[in-house]
Amino acid sequence: MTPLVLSAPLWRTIPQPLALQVLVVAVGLALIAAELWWFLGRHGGGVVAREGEQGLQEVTITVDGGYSPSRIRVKAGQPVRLRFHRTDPSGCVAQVIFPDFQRTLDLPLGATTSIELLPSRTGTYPFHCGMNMVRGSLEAE
Ligand SMILES: [Cu+2]
Repeated sequence: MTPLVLSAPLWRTIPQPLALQVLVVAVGLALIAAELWWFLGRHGGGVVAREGEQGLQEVTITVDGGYSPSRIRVKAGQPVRLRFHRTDPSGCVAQVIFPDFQRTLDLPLGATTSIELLPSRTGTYPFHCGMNMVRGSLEAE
């Protein structure tokens, strides 16, 4: 019978140079920052909706991994038509929700689907996918 050797460790710690440890931590922090920027940051200065007949403001948003543009600037008190063109097969973006307007829009793949909203007062009206991962906003000025 082999005696149990308690002094031999099950694993061995391999010391790494300090520079490598610092590099790993720095890369980790950079990835966290990139993730926060991607999900929570503001991208670009926003796109101004085109104003057409009877003051209807219109903008086409491409849905492909995100909303492009994701920030739409409109005039408050005038109707807005958002045209969503979905090219992303992910089920994540199959629905877009406008909490402030209590409206939900289904976006069939490969099609353009419109919704008309009236931002009655100035402010930011966010919209997002069914799981609140992909986000955009309507900024009424
Ligand atoms: Cu989603």
